[in-house]
Amino acid sequence: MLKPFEKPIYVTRPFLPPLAEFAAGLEEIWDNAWLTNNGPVIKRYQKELCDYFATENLCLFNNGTLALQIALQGLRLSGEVITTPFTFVATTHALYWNKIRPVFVDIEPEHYTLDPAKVEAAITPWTTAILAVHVYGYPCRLQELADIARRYKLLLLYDAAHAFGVTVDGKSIGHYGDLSMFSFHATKLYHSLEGGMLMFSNPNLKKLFDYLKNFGFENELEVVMAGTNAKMNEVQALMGLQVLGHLEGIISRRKQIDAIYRSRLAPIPGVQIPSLPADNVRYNHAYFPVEIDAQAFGMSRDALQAALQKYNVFTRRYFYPLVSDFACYRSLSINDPLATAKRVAQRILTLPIYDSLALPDVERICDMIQGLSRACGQKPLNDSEDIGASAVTAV
Ligand code: T4K
Repeated sequence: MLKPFEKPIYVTRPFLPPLAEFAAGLEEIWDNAWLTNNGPVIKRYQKELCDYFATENLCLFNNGTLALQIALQGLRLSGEVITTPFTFVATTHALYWNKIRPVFVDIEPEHYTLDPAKVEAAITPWTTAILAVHVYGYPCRLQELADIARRYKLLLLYDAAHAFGVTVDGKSIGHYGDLSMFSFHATKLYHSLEGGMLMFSNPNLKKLFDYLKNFGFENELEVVMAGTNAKMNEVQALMGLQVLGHLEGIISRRKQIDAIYRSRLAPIPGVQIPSLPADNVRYNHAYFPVEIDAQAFGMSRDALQAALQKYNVFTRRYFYPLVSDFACYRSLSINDPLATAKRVAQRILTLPIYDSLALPDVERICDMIQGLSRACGQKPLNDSEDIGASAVTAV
């Protein structure tokens, strides 16, 4: 008989460095009485990230959304940008804030990233760039997208919000494409409370982005462009620095959780798990998405989510609804039927994964899902909403 968890299990929890470690760092900030505007901690942080990513071409921001908005503005993009509807809404908002028309195309079914064939079909004389998302940390079809971008002379931009720590052929994923945006939000496996970063191939962009995030100040007396305020502060930088020191432990812990989910859930009919990326990819286990086939599982994705909630397990439907279905984008005309994205959005459920999630608790979540599947297998599907509720007591 499975009992609900006493405390809620969320889809994620931030890694927190030992409090004493963080307090020691705060003392330094107190002594400096320097809280933002390019203080000593952020300078140290920037340098450590440059070492980590093996590049000088990166720039820090107060969050990922503003980083992306500033990237699009700095690159002076206009017209149409081809992008995915299967993402967090900030990807599209960043285009909208730059008066760029998002052109949604479908995703591929294996790892839910932009489908290169659909990208090529959507190119028009107004297309200026491709904005693809390494969703859940799964690398996009890097080579195919790069070929298309080169042939059509388009910029290739990546929303790498989920992809910190991912490497491809031994290089950080930020080295692919013209520019990548990383989010350091508290819900990410790597975070700086909130924060964001741009990494880019053209070294001249560094100065431009530094202006744009700091009001366009050249010096006290000169403003050279209409920038905004998107600076990261010293406390964010301190958190980012300290979490960086724990990154490998965070990823290996998540890898263990991923392995348990995979081995326990794969045999359950109706639970479809995306494959791990190819061997040349070091994956970061940022999320654990599964697709629920209602017929085979015996219960819809939504009913499973509701049933798990009764066990105090709070999964999320990242990314349902599709961005193209939100009220603010519904009026856009979309040529691509988005068949895969629509199907996946109806079936996707992201399960709890974070470094401090105890392995026996992961087993228990698997027991719950397995039990719910068995409990529902016997009953007709159109009862599924009720089955979800009654199954909790039945297991
Ligand atoms: N592009 C992509 C592809 C993105 O996924 C995101 C952000 C962005 C761009 C934009 O980057 P940022 O501007 O955010 O840097 C969360 C995050 O707020 C958002 O950053 C993230 N994507 C998105 C996927 O997820 P919500 O609305 O799901 O967050 P929330 O507050 O419901 O948190 C989820 C769970 O995390 C909670 O149930 C409990 C746990 N949690 C959350 C917070 C904030 C904690 O345990 N502690 C916390 O401090 O959007």
